[in-house]
Amino acid sequence: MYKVYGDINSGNCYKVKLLMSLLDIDHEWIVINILGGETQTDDFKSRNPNAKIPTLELTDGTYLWESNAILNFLAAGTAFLPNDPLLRAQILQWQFFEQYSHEPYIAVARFIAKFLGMPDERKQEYQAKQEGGRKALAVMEERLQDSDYLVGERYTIADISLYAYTHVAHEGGFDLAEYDAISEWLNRIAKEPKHVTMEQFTE
Ligand SMILES: N[C@@H](CCC(=O)N[C@@H](CS)C(=O)NCC(=O)O)C(=O)O
Repeated sequence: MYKVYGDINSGNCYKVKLLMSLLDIDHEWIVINILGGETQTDDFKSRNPNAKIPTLELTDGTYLWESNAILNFLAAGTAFLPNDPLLRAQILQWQFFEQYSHEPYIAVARFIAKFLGMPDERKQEYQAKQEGGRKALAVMEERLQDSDYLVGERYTIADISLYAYTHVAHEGGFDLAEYDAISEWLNRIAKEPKHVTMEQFTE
């Protein structure tokens, strides 16, 4: 059985939980407490030298890290990752966008506000993240005004990658009511069969 080292409150980890639920993949979820320093131990770094979650352990003891790499591995051969080379490249396009132009703004603003409690020394950084986050949301809004999903005509791992932090973007100070197409897309994803929420796994 797969083992996932993660924290469900992290959007990067939630991506993996969501896909595993959609695909009925049996797994053990091992809770890692980031704020408690559990990613920084030698034991954890032997699993992921970059000291981050999510980290997936395969049945033969191989470790795979980087959330979007994990999604590509788990979705191989399923409808969530089509075979067509252009569609696959478009999925990667949105996943690289997510990691470079979306997550560093929206996830970090949310982390500062929700998990660190907005300490004075990080307020400026929080404010600085707002512009980049709004820019990323505008890019998504434009795409979703023309299409129900980010790639092709169906739900793929590109949607999972971007759903993870977009659906909790309000916790980082972003007003999703300003983005009609994104709001409709979020509702569409949440209504998919076998959808799971972060909350249902929060202890
Ligand atoms: N690019 C990585 C980012 C992973 C990441 O930043 N994980 C955070 C939690 S969301 C983490 O493990 N932080 C702990 C640390 O940096 O010590 C991915 O997509 O998996």
